[in-house]
Amino acid sequence: MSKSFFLFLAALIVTCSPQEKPETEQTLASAYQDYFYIGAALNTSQYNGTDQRGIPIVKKHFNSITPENDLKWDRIHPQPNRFNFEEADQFVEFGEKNDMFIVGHVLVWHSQTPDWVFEDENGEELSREALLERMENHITTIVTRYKGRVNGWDVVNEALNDDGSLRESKWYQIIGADFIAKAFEFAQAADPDAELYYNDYSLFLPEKADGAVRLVKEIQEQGIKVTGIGIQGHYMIGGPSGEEVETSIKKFKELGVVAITELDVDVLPAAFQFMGADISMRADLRDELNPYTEGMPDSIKQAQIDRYTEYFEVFMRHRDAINRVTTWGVTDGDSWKNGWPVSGRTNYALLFDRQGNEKEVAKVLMELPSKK
Ligand code: 9MR
Repeated sequence: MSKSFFLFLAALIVTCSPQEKPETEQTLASAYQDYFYIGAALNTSQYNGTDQRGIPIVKKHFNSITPENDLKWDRIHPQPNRFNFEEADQFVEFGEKNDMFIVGHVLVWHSQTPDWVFEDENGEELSREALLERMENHITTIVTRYKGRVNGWDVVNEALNDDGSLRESKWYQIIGADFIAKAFEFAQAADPDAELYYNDYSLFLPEKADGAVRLVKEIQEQGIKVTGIGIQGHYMIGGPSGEEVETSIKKFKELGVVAITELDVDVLPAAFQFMGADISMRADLRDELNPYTEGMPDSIKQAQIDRYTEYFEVFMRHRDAINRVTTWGVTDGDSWKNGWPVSGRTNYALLFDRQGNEKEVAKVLMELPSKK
């Protein structure tokens, strides 16, 4: 047999053999694409290109992003006449390049806001009018810069106490209760098309949920846009239950869109009897609070899978109102839960492990929609 005839035969065999069609790879975003966005909070190293472990995970599994810190007042507006847009610009460009739903976090918050915001040049407390002007300038500058590019804003964060009353923040003390409505008004004026959220933690507490409903309803009744409520979702394997979370979602649906904005499931022993996400609360490191430094025991892995599954089943039941489920970080190593409320712990709150592998819980969640 001549060599060329042999090559011809070999080519014929290859061409005629049935081609295996590669199955499209399942990702979190693709598993839920018909229902809601799957988002992640990113840190600077994920959009400035340095986190080579995290970036491929973000691009593969997520179709919405939130900046974990770079849009907070102390980062983006550190001094009265100085804005620092460098990281925020990189964040927005990363989202655009990867065709993602981009969330801006956060315009008005009692935390991570420098003291000068509330003071004049002599260190005296500002008047209501002066603080409102400062707030308007901050919101207008930032929202206008990213108009039509940032798709949704956390306009006001954590303005409620756990009993549903308004938190005595500087914003509240100086401006009064309408600082919240004003923030939404300024954001709406700067980008009328952006989604605008009120965002808070521990909203599974019935009194707090009722407080959020009262708050948002009152603003909407004034003709000011509030797209809906952002449920942060900093949860633990010990709870809240899916049922508790579901009860609050049902209340919030009446007002518009519901977004799950900062989901994580802490697996470590609780440092306090009751825990939300108040970052001023801290506890000292003790060995019994940090039991899994060498890895998660199987029983804890399973408890976390069960909790996440329970929550996602609830989210799927209310997919008509929920537009996004965002986890607060990408890998377990990135999570704020390693540092709060006790610093130096090894927690496993997210869906990807410290090496960047999909955890079993991620696989279970990817399978969940097709089981419905
Ligand atoms: O995860 C964030 C952490 O890196 C910051 O140090 C902290 C203070 O700015 O904020 C954390 O994110 C919080 C979010 O902005 C609002 N809800 C609670 C989150 C966890 O504390």
